[in-house]
Parts: sequence; structure tokens; C-alpha cells
Amino acid sequence: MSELQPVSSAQNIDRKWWHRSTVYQIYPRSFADSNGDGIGDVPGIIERLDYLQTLGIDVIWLSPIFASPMDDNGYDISDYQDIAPEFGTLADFDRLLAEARKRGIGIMLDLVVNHTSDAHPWFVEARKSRDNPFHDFYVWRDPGSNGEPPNDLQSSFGGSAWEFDPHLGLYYLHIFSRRQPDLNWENPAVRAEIYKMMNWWLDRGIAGFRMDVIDLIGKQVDLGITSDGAHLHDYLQEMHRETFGAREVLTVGETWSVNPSSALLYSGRDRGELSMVFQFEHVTQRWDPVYGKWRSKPFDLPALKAVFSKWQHALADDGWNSLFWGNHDLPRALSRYGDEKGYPVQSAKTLATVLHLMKGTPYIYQGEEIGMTNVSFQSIDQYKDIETLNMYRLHQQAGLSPEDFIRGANENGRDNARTPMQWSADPYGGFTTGTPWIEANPNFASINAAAGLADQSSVFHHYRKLAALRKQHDVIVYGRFQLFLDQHPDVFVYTRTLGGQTLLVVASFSARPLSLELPDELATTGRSLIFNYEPVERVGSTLQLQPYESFAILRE
Ligand code: TEU
Ligand code: CA
Repeated sequence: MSELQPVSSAQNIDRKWWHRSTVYQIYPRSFADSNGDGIGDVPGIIERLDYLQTLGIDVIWLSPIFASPMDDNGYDISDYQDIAPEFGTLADFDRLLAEARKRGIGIMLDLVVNHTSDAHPWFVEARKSRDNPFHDFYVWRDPGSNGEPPNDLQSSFGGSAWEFDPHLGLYYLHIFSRRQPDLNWENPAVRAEIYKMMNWWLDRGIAGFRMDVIDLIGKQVDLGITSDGAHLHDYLQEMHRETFGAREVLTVGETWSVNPSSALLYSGRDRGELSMVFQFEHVTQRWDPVYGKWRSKPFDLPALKAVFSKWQHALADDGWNSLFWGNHDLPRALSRYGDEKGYPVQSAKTLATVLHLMKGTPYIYQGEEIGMTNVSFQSIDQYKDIETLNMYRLHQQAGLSPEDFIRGANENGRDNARTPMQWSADPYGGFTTGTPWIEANPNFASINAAAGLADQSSVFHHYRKLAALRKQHDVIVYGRFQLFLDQHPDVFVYTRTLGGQTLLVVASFSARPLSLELPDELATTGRSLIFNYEPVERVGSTLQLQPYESFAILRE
């Protein structure tokens, strides 16, 4: 976390350390296995901190490492204040915090408080009897008159969101798997317990929280409302007051339902809620209205640019954007938005450039920085993700062929992001000396971190430069965004301006060379900050671009 330096041209900006930061997401199960059991772990992360320091990131977002039956790989927590044995111990975690801090890196934890595991002691108690003190920690409803679920709310993993508990004769709500019962946020005792737990971690010295499906905590089930419930923002303001409000931490909400105006409620500077949220519009714009991500639409650059531009403008003066292509739920960025076959290195760099030079805090998902790609599994047995496996069952019942389902899963399933991190050309990409819990992508032989580190022209070093540039140039952090050539099908062109500086970003998303007519106002000379072919220092009104060529030049 870097020190903030006042800059005369932008003195009125309310600066936060996380404005200048680059965040790196670790999915612990798939990152680095230190003891050969095939499962990544906390000591494995510690061994790789030097790598992350070289990359130049400031914060690690650690997907859940807490005690869990692992029905959803740790997003089902049975003890918020302990570490899952396969990931390590609390002592390992404290060592991770300390070792990361030595390298200037903060640790952001994943706060999963929309639901717990069904093995959490609260739920174990809650289902004992209707008058148990913990019963109201969860959301219970009577069956319908024929024993059916109270309403037709659906689980995000398929099927009804209600599970019948025969002992109590009641249904409980689970928006995710039946082993992830939803907490009842209307109960002040629930909120108090969560705040206590958050403070316990904050006191240990963490850098912040990523908040899992936080837009759901205000749900009003009887109205069929899950996201953006009436008290959502009251709860977040209360949380802010009771926990991290007085500390300089990074908080980012996962909000699939957010729109530009609610983003200002979450992240507006005087709202007392969160630092920023993740919005998913660039992801969901390619989902089918009926079949969702299992049948996806083709890449459409003008539509993508329109979404980014809309968000850049919406949060230009208040609120803050988070910038990401991928995470542990999403396909690999290079496979989704780039050209993994024809121009893997050039297109991976271009994706990085256009994302990291917009206004907001960029997030790198593990392996993205070395150009990792989607899987090409052939059989359903190779998948491990609960969402994919549930959906497979449902789609089979609905008559979809296994081949068609697997095609969709290889394109958009969550396991694409969960294959082992590819460290070297050693067996299983050097992730483990044992057998990994999920198959490695066979392309580890050429795509791996060791190769990236060794080659100054690699995707890795490109990401490293972007993280470094963010530290050096205020215009990258605070400059005003302006999109150009919005309808152009193959290029992404924008400027960032601050004080007397203009940063021009030009990127081709075409696998063919192209000739580009630029508006006269963009003709400029300047310093080349980053590029993936030869540096460009002069831009006339006609430009020749190589396949997936991109560059940024700074005029001062
Ligand atoms: O994800 C929320 C969520 O809605 C995802 O299930 C999403 O719809 C899907 O993956 C789209 O591809 C969060 C976590 O990031 C995810 O890993 C968890 O499974 C989920 O919450 C439940 O905690
Ligand atoms: Ca291990």
C-alpha cells in the first residue's frame, strides 16, 4: 500500500490508498499446494508472495479460507473464526499477514455473510426447535397448503430456494445450495454477531473485505425480493459504523444487481457504506435471456465499450469503479474477450491495457497475468463445481445433450477459473507434487509463471508495468474518461485527462491489421507509456494497427 502524494493539479480529490492499488485475487484451493495433498493452501501462498511482489500488486483478495464442509469450495462457512484444515491454521494465516505486510501487500478477506454452511453451529442449533435462541438466525417459513414451498424463489444453483426440514415442519431459505442456508439479517442478533466477527479480523490487521452477494442481505422473501431490499443500505451503513468505518480499509461488494444509481448509494463518498462494488454488466450482456450463461452471445465490442463508458461516466465525480475481466466464477478473460489461438500474447496484453487504464481499481484474477485460458474438458466427470454439476443434472432432465452442455460449460462454467495455477512446466504446472483436486490445463507446458518471469516481453511483465504506471501517473488514477469511435467494431479508443495531461489509449480487437481514421483532436505526440508492438510516440489522423495492437501515450 503506497503513500499518497499530493499533486497540485488534483488537490481537491478525496484520495484513498486503494485508488492507486492493484488487487490480485487468489482462489486458495487452486493457487499453490505446499504439502502434496493436491489442494492449494495458505503456506503455499506464502511461498509465492515474492512472485506477487514482483508483479507489483498491493492487495490480495483471498477467496474463503475458513472452516467449511466445502460444498461450494468454502463459500459455505461453518466457522468464521477458524481456517479450514486443508488450507492451514490461524498461525499460518497470521504468518501470511505478516509476510505480505513486509512486502507492502495487504490481505482482503472474503466476507460471506448472506448465508452460512448448514454445518455452522448457528444452523445446527436453529433447526433443533422453533424456540431455540438461534432459530431466528435463519429464514424459516411454513409450507403451502399442500406441503409445497412457500413461494417459487429459485436457487441460483438450480431448483427451489426452499428446503423442507422434516423435524421442524418448516422450510428454510437457501439462495445458493441447500447446504448454504440464508442468514436472517432482519434479526439484530445476527447482525451483531457478524460485526463482532468482522472486528475480530480487522483487529488482526487485514486490509479489508470483499463482500459476497452483499446486495442480497436486505431480502424481503415474502415479496419475492432478493436483491436491493428495503433495508439493504441501512444494514451496510450500520456495518460501516460498527466495524470498519473508522479504519482505512478497502471494502468491495459483489453486487450482481447494481445499476449506476445504486452504485452511488453503495460507494458514494458521503454514504458511509463501501469503497466500491463489482458490477457485472459487461459479463451478463453476453448471457442469453432464457438460458443465461449456458448459451452465450458472440463478442460485441461496441456493446462492451458502451457498458464500460456508461460506468466510467456514472462514477466520474462520486463513487468508485472496480475494474475486472475475470474472477473465480467467470471464464478466463483471454478465452472470453481475446484471441487465445491466434494472438494469445498480444490480445492478453491489450485486454490488460484497456482495463487497467480506465478509472477505478483494477483486479487481476490469478493466472490472468500469465495468459491462462479456459479448459476443454470432454466429460462431466472432469468438472467439480457444484453449480455446473447441478445445472448439468437439470439440463439433462430438460433434454439438452451432454455435448451441448459441456460446450456451454467449457465456455462459461466456473471451473474454467479454478484449474491449478500454472507455475512451471513441471507436472501439473508445478501446482502440486501430488494429484491436483481438479485437472490442470495441459497448456501449462508453455503457459506458466516461470516462462512469464523469464521473458521481458511476456504478458506477466506487461501486467507488472501497468501496476507500476498506476503508481507513477495521477492521470491513470484520477483522469476523466472519454470514449471515442464508440461504434467502431474493432477498436477501443479513449482518453483520460487531468490538469494539462492527456493519456490516449488505442487498442485493436481485430486479428487483422487495420487502418484507422482518428478524429483530428486525437492527433498528438507524447511519451509512450505502454505498448505491445513497437512504441508509438506520434499519432496522426491515420493509424496502421497490427493485430491486437494497443498502446497508451501521454501528452503533458
Ligand atoms: O457468487 C454469487 C453468484 O451469484 C454466483 O453464483 C454467480 O451467479 C455465478 O457464479 C455466475 O457465474 C458468489 C461467489 O462468488 C460464488 O463463488 C459463490 O458460489 C456464491 O456467491 C455463493 O456464496
Ligand atoms: Ca495442500
